[in-house]
Amino acid sequence: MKITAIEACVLTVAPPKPMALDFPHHKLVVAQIATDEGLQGLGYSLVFGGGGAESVLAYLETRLKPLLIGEDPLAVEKLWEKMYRGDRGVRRVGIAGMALSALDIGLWDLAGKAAGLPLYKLWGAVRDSADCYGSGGWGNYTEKDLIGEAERYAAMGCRYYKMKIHHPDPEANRKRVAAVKKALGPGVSMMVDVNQKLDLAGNIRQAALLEEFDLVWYEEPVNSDDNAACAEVAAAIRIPVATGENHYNRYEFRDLIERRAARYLMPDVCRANGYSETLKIGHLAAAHGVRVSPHVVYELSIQVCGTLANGFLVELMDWMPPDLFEALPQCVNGSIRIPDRPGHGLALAKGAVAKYRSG
Ligand code: SMN
Ligand code: MG
Repeated sequence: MKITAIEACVLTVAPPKPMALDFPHHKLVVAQIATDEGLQGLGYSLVFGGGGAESVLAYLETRLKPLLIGEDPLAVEKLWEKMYRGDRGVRRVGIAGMALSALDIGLWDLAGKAAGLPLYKLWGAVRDSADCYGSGGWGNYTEKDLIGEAERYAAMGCRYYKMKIHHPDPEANRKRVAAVKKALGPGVSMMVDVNQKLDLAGNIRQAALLEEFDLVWYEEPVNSDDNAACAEVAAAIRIPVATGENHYNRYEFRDLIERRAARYLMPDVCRANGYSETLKIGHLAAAHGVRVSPHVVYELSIQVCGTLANGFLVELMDWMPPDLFEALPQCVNGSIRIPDRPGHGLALAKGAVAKYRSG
């Protein structure tokens, strides 16, 4: 089999309220890989908030796509190496990591379709469904928005809810968490996300105020470039630290592990160089007794949790319009059944490209 063409574009979608208070739109960089045998692979990178999507598309089109045309798509590892090593002067992080991710996801989709297997079975399944947590709770939400969202997820059976703690006053964050916890009751555990906004002292003060809530994790406490600071926070607070949504490869995750900077790692398959690298990160974490809870894109990440014994929760966040994907996997009783369709099992809905294409 040979790759004959790759059609790539940017889709722009508006999230529902109240998420739109923080993000008026998100973008997806989509790559549809065609072969001489008629099989097609779909890959994409979710660019949450949209920033940089056009650059991701440009890097994919001009630097990565030419490396794949004419190649056998089933040689995924070989093609990953070819893309990863294509430009010696451009590290595969940020924009370039997102571009490579979209293509790697598309190649794996093709590999699954060629084998007639869903990816998690192709990789060796450990479970047929992935537990999920409801996620959102953005900084601009009112307390009413927060509770409304948390209760919506709880009504779907989610036993976990994650919210942001973005207020500059740590006591204000404590009050918001307390209000949600009270509304949800003891059946739902909670996580909080700092999104890199604090320093060591700020995190120590904030985490101490949240100890009473028995949180599952305390996420991305410091600037994500600074693994040493993350490790200092992890050693100093009593809530387990999670991080990794802004880490891009096995080396960056290895450093987090060696520094004991987090108990939960959160690679994002659309950033961390695709499924290929995310699985390596997951296996590396397994060798150190660290759990993996993949960042957003639950519709893709369920395949990862389906194959990693140390896979924990996928992140359910309802950012997509209903007419973007066909047969989007659904949360039932807090868990998402992994589709039995070959590949990752996702297809763009008819008319979605025409409706949402922006570049
Ligand atoms: C988040 C960040 C960027 C995109 C989506 C979600 C957030 C999270 O940090 O972990 O939910
Ligand atoms: Mg986060």
